[in-house]
Amino acid sequence: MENPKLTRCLLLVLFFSLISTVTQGTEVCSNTILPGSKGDQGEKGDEGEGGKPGKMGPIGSKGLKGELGNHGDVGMMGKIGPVGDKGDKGLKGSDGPAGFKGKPGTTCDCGRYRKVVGQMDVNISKLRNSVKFVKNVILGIKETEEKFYLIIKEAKKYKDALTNCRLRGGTLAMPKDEETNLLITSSISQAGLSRVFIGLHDSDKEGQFMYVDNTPLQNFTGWSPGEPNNAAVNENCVEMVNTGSWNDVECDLTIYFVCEFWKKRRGTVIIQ
Ligand code: MAN
Ligand code: CA
Repeated sequence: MENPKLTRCLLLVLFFSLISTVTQGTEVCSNTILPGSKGDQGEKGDEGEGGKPGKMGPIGSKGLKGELGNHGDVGMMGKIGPVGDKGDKGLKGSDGPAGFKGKPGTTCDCGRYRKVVGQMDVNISKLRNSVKFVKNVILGIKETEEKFYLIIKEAKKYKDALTNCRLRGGTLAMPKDEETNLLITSSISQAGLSRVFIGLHDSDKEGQFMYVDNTPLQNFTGWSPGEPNNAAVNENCVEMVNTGSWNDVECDLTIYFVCEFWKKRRGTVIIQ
């Protein structure tokens, strides 16, 4: 063994053969230390699991305008319209057939009738003047288009005054406007009086004055300054003084009063 190279080789062969023996006799017998050749390609791996969902993409661009929709159902019937203007007057119709011939007249003393009717007209006219005289001069009645106003010169308490007017077919006077108030005022002055009851009271609720026809005070009132003041605590009735102003007074006061009367009843003129 003089060749060291050979000695080393023999030692290596011995070493690997020993290892080969230990690893159950694998045939590794080479005289080099180079690695073995590349093995065969491995089998194809199993299929991987599904990936995670991707991030949400950006907002898409606006789509095209949709197609025209289908024709809708018939709507509900509309409200009935307002009444139209009155139509023009129609043309005149043709004349009807002639009527039957009248019965023969009786002989009449027309001159005599005419004379009687003429005399009646004169009498009616005289009667009218007499009524006017009694009405205006004797009684001092005042009137508007619709009503008469009459002062009754009989001193009475409010309640009895109202009864008296009703017995005469009227009621206590209710001045509801300036014109009527002035008319009653002139009546009081002409009669030389200072005060009269009118048909106004607050007997049902203090301070809430009502006319005797149960209507409340309207736009017009004729209160004196400072009235109504319920001064005597029980001033529940109303007087009109000769200036036309109103004052609440006690109903038990005994004074003259004014009645009013409708000229028409149920649309018919009963007196003029
Ligand atoms: C005065 C006033 C009136 C009141 C009468 C009562 O005139 O106070 O309001 O009604 O007295 O007599
Ligand atoms: Ca008073």
